[in-house]
Amino acid sequence: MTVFDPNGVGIRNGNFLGLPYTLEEAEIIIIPVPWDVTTSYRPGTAKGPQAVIDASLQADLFDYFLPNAWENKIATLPIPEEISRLNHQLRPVAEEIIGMLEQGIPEDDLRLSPLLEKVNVGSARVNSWVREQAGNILNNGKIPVVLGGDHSTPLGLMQAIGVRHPGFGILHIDAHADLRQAYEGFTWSHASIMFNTLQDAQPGKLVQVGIRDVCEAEVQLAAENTAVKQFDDFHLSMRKFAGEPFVDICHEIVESLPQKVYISFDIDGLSPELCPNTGTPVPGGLSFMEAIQMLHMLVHSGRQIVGFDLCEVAPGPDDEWDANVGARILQKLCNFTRLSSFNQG
Ligand SMILES: [Mn+2]
Repeated sequence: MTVFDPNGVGIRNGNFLGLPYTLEEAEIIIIPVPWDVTTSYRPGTAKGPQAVIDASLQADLFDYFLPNAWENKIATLPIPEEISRLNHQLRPVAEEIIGMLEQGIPEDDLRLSPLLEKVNVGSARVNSWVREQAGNILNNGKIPVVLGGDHSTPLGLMQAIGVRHPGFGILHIDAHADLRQAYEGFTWSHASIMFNTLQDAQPGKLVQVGIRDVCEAEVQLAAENTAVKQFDDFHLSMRKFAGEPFVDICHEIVESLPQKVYISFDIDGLSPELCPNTGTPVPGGLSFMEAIQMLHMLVHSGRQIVGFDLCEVAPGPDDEWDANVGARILQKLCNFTRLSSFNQG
């Protein structure tokens, strides 16, 4: 690093926030995953990583909670060409499958199986690539972060965290529970990420916040599995409307998590005004500041953030608002992670 001016213009160097840190010196490493093959409603989140990195250059670095926030050593891996290519190859295959399903062709129809096989093999490849990157980062004593991409992308990261930090908890902010056992025939669907994570990463606890668009089977799974705790958006809102302080609600959410916490942040957990172009927007949701409050209380409870992801950010056709919000969530997640590293005993 030569001279870095934290008050200056963001430098377009491929790094999130234009920070000057190399992968070697960084303490937090962002793994961009340009992948949206299993998106069911509308694609676009594969463009999320580049859009968020671009939008991050206009964010100021000062943080009210973290002194000298610009010294938070964050570096970004290059956007992987191989995954980008695979995404372009397989998205049309997935669209063909979804089109057939929408015509009423059942998932087990023989015409679908070779197509599904292609998508499932591609998704497995993404999972193992992410798992390998995350494993290397953890082995170097650094914090891995996945920047999606659709919400299928962080599975390998959570598996690596499960190996490194057994019994870790997941704080999952999302409009959706993502507890479906495969969706549309896709084993590694964005809508199945937490089902797959419960099986493959074995978290001690999964705490879901902001959930408001779920199927019957997901609610049943959440009720039956003692590791899962849901704070659905309807009941959260009722409590707020009845005058319960939001800080009390946050306290209850935070206290339901173990010491080591992974955060899986689907941008659609926020109000859709903050993510109008995301894959599956849903009315309701957390405000930006409510999310920040929750993260702030998580860190101040003494818990340690061991990794996180931000998924489902999609830039609009002619505006970067979604990416702008996404960049600020990612920035706060990075800074809260650094703050929480001071909690380590
Ligand atoms: Mn979602």
